Amino acid sequence: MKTRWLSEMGKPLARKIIESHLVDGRAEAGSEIGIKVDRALMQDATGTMACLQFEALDIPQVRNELSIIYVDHNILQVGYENPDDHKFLETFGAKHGIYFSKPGNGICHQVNLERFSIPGKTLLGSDSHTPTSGGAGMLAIGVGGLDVAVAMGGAPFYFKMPKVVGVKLTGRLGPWVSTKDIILEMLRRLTVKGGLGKIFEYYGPGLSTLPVPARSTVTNMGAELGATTSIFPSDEVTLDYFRRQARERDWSKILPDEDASYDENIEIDLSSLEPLIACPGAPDNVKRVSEVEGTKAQQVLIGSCTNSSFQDLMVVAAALKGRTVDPHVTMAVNPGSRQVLATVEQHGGLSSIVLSGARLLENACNGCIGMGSAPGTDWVSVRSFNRNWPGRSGTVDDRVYLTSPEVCVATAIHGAITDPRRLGEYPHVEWPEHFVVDDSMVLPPAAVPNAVEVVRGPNIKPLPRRGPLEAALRGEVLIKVGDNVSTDAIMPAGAKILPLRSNIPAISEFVFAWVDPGFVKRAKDKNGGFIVGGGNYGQGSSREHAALAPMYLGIKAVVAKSFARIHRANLINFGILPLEFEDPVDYDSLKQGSVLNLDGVTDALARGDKTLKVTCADRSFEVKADYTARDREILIQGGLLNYTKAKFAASN
Ligand code: MIC
Ligand code: SF4
Repeated sequence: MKTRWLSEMGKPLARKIIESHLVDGRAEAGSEIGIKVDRALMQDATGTMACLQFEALDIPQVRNELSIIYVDHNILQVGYENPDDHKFLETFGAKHGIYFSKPGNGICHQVNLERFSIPGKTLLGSDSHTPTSGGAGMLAIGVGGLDVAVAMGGAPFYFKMPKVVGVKLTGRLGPWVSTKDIILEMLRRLTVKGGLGKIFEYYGPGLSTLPVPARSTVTNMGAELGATTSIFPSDEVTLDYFRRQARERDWSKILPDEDASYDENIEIDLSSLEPLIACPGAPDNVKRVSEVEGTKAQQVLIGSCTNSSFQDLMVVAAALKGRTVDPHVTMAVNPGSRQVLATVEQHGGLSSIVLSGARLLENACNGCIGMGSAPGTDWVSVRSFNRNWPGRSGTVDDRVYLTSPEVCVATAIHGAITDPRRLGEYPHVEWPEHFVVDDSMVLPPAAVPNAVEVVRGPNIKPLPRRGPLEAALRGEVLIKVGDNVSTDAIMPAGAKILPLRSNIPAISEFVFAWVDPGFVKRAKDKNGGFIVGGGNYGQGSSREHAALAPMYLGIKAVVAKSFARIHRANLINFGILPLEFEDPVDYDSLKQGSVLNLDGVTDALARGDKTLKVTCADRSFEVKADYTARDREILIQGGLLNYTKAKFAASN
């Protein structure tokens, strides 16, 4: 195996990968750069739009090394919508050179890690937890579907070069303490805004004890810090994982330089960690398990793309062996992939899980996105998942705790939140020589693309398009919200709404549905207008529907204290101006119904003005319009699709 980039000294791993993929700009923190995208990932809930957008680019075949669509979110089939969308994705993929992972094969991030991650390569995915593959040394970034569509067309991915933060891990995790506790500790220290504009790179002596799926729990939930991505080196531990996947040939050693210098530094002594838990409301509402121990629980869910690996499930199975789930608790387990399920079954784990009284769910997202498993009224739900924004579970007043599989299983057994160290000796999980490898549920693209007919059910509506930006923007503030509003609040998901992802007119009816049921009617009556937000507006998912549906309702701009990375990019991609208050005090002066006027917007953008003037009644204030030249051009043209089509047309 060859060691790459030995001649370079002093560089973090993330910087090395970025520099080796750089096609535009200089890799200086804060500058805009364009990188080559080796691989692309979509899932079904964001994939239908991404495919329609790719189609609108008029490019017959994807141009990057490998693109793949996973069906894992819209898994319940209570009507024709989801199966129709899946058939569309399958046939679209076959025709345009995209692999298709069938429903039942597993959650996109888990399967991608197992079968398609490659150290040192770049991956762009239309799901915010795409950084999961960073556990295997990939530079994996979550973005909106349109960014993936454009990358599949062969264009570079543009973003601001993040700061690279070195997270040095020392010591060793104690029994019943898991890698989930590392990322919960990061969230406790840094909060959900702490990763904005940053890549977290983990290194140090503590790494040797952390297998790849455990590393991926950390990189997965780096999304909750708001980070651009998170990454671990590809070392001997990574090689061990690739061997067991029978993919040794895809492995190469890629390490940071020994004297790598980071923009910022953090240190975590693994030996000092204890079981942690994020309490209801937000993933950074972190406490020690001992602080909430004894809280009665009615539901325990184990799985999601954060904690559904062989190791996770075998620890759970071992803890359940000879024990039963508390009679007043509903416990469910969803393996991350078919590989995990089959391997756990081969190693005798399944019977302990099933005999304990736990429900076994499909290898898919399930309750994590409210696709089933909604908790009952006033239930406490303890989950090994990554998000607990209010209402995400499908129950409006939910009380969702996020923690490790270890804490989950102890809670299920005792019927109340329990420190797992009370369960006795920590089980040793023997890894198989080889995980069960069977890629037959991944369908390759068609050998003769022209022979494939793309099947479009009635749920697939045409892509909404818009023209160039208007010179003057006028309208009312249609809603004013506070800090840390997530995309789950802007464009809710769940079993009832997710099936409408390929039907923008229908899904638009649910914008802000749980926050303000009158929003959509107001937006329609007023012919669009403005949204006013607090700090970190749009945190969480990559769903571009949180921008696309507001665009469809005529939203012209969002004025906020600050924005989350992916949502800000999605707003620009759909021609909505993300504007930041120059002075946050102006946030207080606005209310729902305030009338805003912005004149000469296109001229100001064309000139490259860094601020715009907003007039409201008899006063005015400044907002930051701190866009790159490319962003300004995209906004003027009415979004990334118009911009890219014009570019491609000019270059052909
Ligand atoms: C999520 O966990 O919120 C999702 C559902 O996976 C989203 C994508 C989507 O909304 O389709 C994400 O994380 O980007
Ligand atoms: Fe699926 Fe949940 Fe992971 Fe999103 S966070 S990809 S819904 S398992």
